[in-house]
Amino acid sequence: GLSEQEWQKVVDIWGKVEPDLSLHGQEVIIRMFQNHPETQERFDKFKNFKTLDEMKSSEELKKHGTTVLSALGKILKQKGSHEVELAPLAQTHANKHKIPVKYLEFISEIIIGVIAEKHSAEFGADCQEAMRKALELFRNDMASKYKELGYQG
Ligand code: HE5
Repeated sequence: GLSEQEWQKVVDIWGKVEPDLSLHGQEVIIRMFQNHPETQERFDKFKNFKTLDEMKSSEELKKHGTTVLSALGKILKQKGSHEVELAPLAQTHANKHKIPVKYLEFISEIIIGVIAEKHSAEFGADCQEAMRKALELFRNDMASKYKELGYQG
């Protein structure tokens, strides 16, 4: 697990992300589609977007980015005791959306990259390391739930 100091770093940097959640979320989703086009295929609403302009001007994409980061923020703020918040997410991502753990790994690295770009001064190596550990814990717990639900992920 993470130490109390590590969790504090995670929660503090998330406090920098939150005032501009939709901008961060939009950037995360677009970058995920660009770096890992197979993820875009999972979205009926977005799979036909071809250009960066199309992605940038979609209010729905922006809204989805906000939804994703808002759910993740709620989980991170639980500092590991996220069972209640994680369960519905695991359920839909296993049974309905069929999102492999690998894709969760993609989005985790992208989130770290976007925060590093937008908040370089506050997101030093120790803070990045703490965030990476927190996102690993999130993925491990998603993977355990996936298995309980019979999805190999
Ligand atoms: O599951 C839901 O609520 C519990 C529905 C809304 C939702 C979706 C949908 C939420 C809250 C999240 N995602 C959250 C979330 C956090 C992690 C980091 N997601 Zn999610 N997703 C939804 C992720 C990671 C992740 C990676 C990938 C490739 N997610 C996806 C894909 C994905 C899809 C296809 C959907 C449903 C489609 C949708 O809502 O389109 C607008």
